[in-house]
Amino acid sequence: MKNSLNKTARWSTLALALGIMSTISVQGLAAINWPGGGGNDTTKKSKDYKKGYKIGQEDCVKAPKDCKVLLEDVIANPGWGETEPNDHPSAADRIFLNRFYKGNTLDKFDQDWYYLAATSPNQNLMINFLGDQNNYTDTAGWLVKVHDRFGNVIATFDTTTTGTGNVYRNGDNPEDTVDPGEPLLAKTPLSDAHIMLTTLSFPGRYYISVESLEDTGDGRAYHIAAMISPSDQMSPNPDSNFQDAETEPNDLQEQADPLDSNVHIFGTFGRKWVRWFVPPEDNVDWLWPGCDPADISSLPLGQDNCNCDHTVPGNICVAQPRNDGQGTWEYAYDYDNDWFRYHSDGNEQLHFEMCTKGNCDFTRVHVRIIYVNNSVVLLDGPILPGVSFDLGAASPGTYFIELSPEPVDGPKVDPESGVHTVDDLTGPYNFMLRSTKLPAHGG
Ligand SMILES: [Ca+2]
Ligand SMILES: [Ca+2]
Ligand SMILES: [Ca+2]
Ligand SMILES: [Ca+2]
Repeated sequence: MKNSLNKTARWSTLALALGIMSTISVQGLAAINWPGGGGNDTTKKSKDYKKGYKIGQEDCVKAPKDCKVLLEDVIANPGWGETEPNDHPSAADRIFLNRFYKGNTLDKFDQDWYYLAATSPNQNLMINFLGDQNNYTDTAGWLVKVHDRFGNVIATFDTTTTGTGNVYRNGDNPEDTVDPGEPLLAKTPLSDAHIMLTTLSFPGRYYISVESLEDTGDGRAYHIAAMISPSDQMSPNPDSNFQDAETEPNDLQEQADPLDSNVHIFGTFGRKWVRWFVPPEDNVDWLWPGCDPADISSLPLGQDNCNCDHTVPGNICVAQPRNDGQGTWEYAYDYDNDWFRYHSDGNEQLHFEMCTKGNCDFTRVHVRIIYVNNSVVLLDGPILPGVSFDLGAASPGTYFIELSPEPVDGPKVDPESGVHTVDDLTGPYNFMLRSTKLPAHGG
């Protein structure tokens, strides 16, 4: 790291938050303005930011984990609010980039539409979402949709308070340099903003709409901010004239998005920067399972303490890291996977097409199709974009499809440096499932 933290630091959360980009690059992005946030000496911050970001950008590309600081270090100025009525694209509120807007969801019929403009092809849109002022981190209760200029939905997000893949929180990525090993406390609620990412294919107008999710957002306020940055994606995102998009989070089978026959689905493989604490090997206590040294009633029969000799064959011991702050943090990208489900009445032929509506930047996509909760795996392997195949759905029931980007060669993360080494595992994709309505087995 040849640059001071001061110069490069403010880049960090941007770099992390914009993790969907394969090479990190950002044009003159300001920080997000926190509503009511005053900040001090904002002109200097802005100047520092511009000066440092070019060099910081290069450093962050080389060693992203060295970029440390939270977004609020560059926060200033108050935000704005929605203006009702705004329930339709024709009455949408303009949302200026990089600042929070406050909205109110009056009831289940209230939709709040905002619009913004992409200035070049394939820009990344990052939406930051917070709850009301009583509890900013209580973000669950809304559906946020991104629409193209025709109103087609190109991405849908559940604002749930947890998530993975291309939905995550700033607070998931902190690194505390003052007290290593301790979670970094958020300086403002912005650290816990719920992040939603998607790619905008074309220059021009896009819409964001916010609505209550099954009445759970009724009568509540929220805060929303949008940021735009370039992506390195070459092929266009074919986001017009299609019918549906994935809803994140969908990383678990029980979160699978429903599929209809003959509808092109658009999704994005995102990624998340994660860390975990690794204590030194000799810094571990071996305990009997379930034994708590502070609770005498948890001692196993015949034992007078919790210590378990793991070198004795047959002993099942549990490693308990000693919490004395020794150890190191490990870092890596956690890649997105997306679950979908299709209900079949049985006795039909299904045609699956991957990336036929438009090009995908991936070399391979891993497809897993299972019937009835893991009991029958019908397909489990990589396919090439542009490929289609047929599948007989003989039995009635739910067919689950899991998609994930598949590395072609080499490790995803350099074990020495912890730096991400495979660049082609994020970005948009499309697929379609079509029922031929023909019997799968000729009768
Ligand atoms: Ca409203
Ligand atoms: Ca409204
Ligand atoms: Ca996804
Ligand atoms: Ca996902």
